[in-house]
Amino acid sequence: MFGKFLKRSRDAEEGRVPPGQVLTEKFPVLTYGPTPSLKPEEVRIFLDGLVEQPLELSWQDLLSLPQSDLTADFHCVTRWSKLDVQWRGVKVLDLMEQVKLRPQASAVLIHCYGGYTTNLTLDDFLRPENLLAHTLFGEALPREHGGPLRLIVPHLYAWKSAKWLRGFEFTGREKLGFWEVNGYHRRGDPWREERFSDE
Ligand SMILES: Nc1nc2c(c(=O)[nH]1)N[C@H]1C(S)=C(S)[C@@H](COP(=O)(O)O)O[C@H]1N2
Ligand SMILES: [Mo]
Repeated sequence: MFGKFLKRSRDAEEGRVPPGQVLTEKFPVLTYGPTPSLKPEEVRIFLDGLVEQPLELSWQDLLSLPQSDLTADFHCVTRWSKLDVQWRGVKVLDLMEQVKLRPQASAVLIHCYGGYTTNLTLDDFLRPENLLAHTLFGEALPREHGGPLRLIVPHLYAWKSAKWLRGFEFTGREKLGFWEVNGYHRRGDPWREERFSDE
């Protein structure tokens, strides 16, 4: 009976663990540097750079946008993956209804409280599943996991899922973020094992 259960859970996992990754039930915390301490009402999210009209949103502004749920797998480049993580928050696509990008915009540099940054092309940023998450498994997002607000980009390695989100700087040429400057791949697709840059 136990064997049957194991088999069934293995079937559910099949095809979901990228090469070189190992599943974990726990949710490890991976942070470079100090953990910022912010109250939700202190959080401001900016959108600037190549937008027609720069914008800064308050917590209230964010909560007045549509709220969405996302269940997604989470893959850290240090080789752990966690399946079916449940988030709630604002979809990137709903946030982006608030601004008009200039035609030259092709990438975004994501900024965090504490100074961490990471980069995405607009193709990777403007995806329907990407979320600004304030809730994890039904509870307020814990501080160590990026609360009050973090980005979730489930199709790329988790270093792209910026914790303690501060804002979005839209750029023409892709500006590299913290780990990308320090040798990580500029894109980070776990299915292609885009862990490190070849340059
Ligand atoms: N601001 C910030 N965001 C960050 C990081 C960080 O150090 N600072 N670490 C990244 C890395 S490498 C990973 S694997 C995930 C880890 O998220 P977790 O701590 O919630 O597991 O957050 C990413 N987002
Ligand atoms: Mo990571």
